[in-house]
Amino acid sequence: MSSARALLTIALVAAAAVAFTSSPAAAHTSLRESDPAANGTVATLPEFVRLTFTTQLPSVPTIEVVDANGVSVNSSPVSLRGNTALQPVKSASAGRYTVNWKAKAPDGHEISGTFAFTATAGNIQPTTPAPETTGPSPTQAAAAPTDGDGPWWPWLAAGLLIAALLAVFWYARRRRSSPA
Ligand SMILES: [Cu+2]
Repeated sequence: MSSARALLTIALVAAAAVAFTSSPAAAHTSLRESDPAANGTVATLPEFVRLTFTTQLPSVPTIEVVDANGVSVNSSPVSLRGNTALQPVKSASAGRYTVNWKAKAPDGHEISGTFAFTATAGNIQPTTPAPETTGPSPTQAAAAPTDGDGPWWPWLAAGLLIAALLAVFWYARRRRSSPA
């Protein structure tokens, strides 16, 4: 009996295992960058706080921007496009703003973080009252979540199938060739 065959089988099983574990299944994600940047300084508060993640998100994240007094300056629900989330904000105040965010990765993990930035000047706004600040930020889904986790299931199915076939083959050979 050929130990070369056995080695080949082992190699195939190993290859299948590698293909299985390194397939693009279930990506974790993290915050890649933001605008304004963490600990950055801007002239005035922009219309949006933008968070860019390392992968697409399976659902709309939660982003709350608060001013130096801890009052939310979110002005409407967050919107998500691919891996970029935009949180509209509005405030006339200069000063330090804190961004609290929470998101779900394609692999199902919940991730969250906090960072701050500073607006050196206030926005000149006639008489617009501050946006209502009740409760934590909106959970109404603004946009339909883009499907970021589609293409990994076929990999999983194919990997399991190959592994199963190789396992059957392997045990059958083993029983036949070494009945000890
Ligand atoms: Cu993860």
